[in-house]
Amino acid sequence: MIKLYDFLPCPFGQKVRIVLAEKSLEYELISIDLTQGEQRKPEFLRLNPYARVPVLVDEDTTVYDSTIINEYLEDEYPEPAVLPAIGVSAGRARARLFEDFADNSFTPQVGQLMSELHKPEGEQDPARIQRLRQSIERVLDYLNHELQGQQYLASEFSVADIGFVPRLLVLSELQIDPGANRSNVDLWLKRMLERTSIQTLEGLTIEPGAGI
Ligand SMILES: N[C@@H](CCC(=O)N[C@@H](CS)C(=O)NCC(=O)O)C(=O)O
Repeated sequence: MIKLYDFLPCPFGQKVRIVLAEKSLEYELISIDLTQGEQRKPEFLRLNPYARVPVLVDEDTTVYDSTIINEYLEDEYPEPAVLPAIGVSAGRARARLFEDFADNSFTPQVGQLMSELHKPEGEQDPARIQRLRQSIERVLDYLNHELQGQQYLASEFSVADIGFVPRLLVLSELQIDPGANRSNVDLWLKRMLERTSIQTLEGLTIEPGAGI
């Protein structure tokens, strides 16, 4: 059986768990408590020298990094697909570009805002909070533009959409309304919330220790 080493609040592990659920794959979840430093134990470092979750073990294959894990799952368990069809190279590239954009320019910024807001009020940096809020709002505006006339970021529901979901779903707790004045994002988010894989996603939290 597939094993997933994960820490439930980690948005990158959440990406993988959405894909596992979409593909109806059973797996054993092995919790690595990042707050206790379990990612630095020698037995975990043997699975991932970068000391990060998620890590997926499928029989003899060990894969780390959420994007690479999801590519592996798509290769090994192609149905239902989470990338546009093989042969539609432009669509596949667009999906991968959005996933990368989510991982680098959205998820970390939301994580940094969460950490900043969890500091005692006197220790918070208001200018940084404002910069992070603006950066997140800019991404949402961009997504709204890219979703014009489209149900999903790439041609079909894919890793492009999945990449944004974990942090999109905590924004309201940070007083950011993703759908406000962004009707395309609003409808897209509602479409995401209709999926069982997303309704059943565990670990959505803005508590400290939630990873980046
Ligand atoms: N690019 C990696 C990022 C994974 C990552 O940053 N994981 C965080 C938790 S969300 C982690 O394990 N951090 C370990 C640490 O903070 O020591 C991926 O997509 O899987």
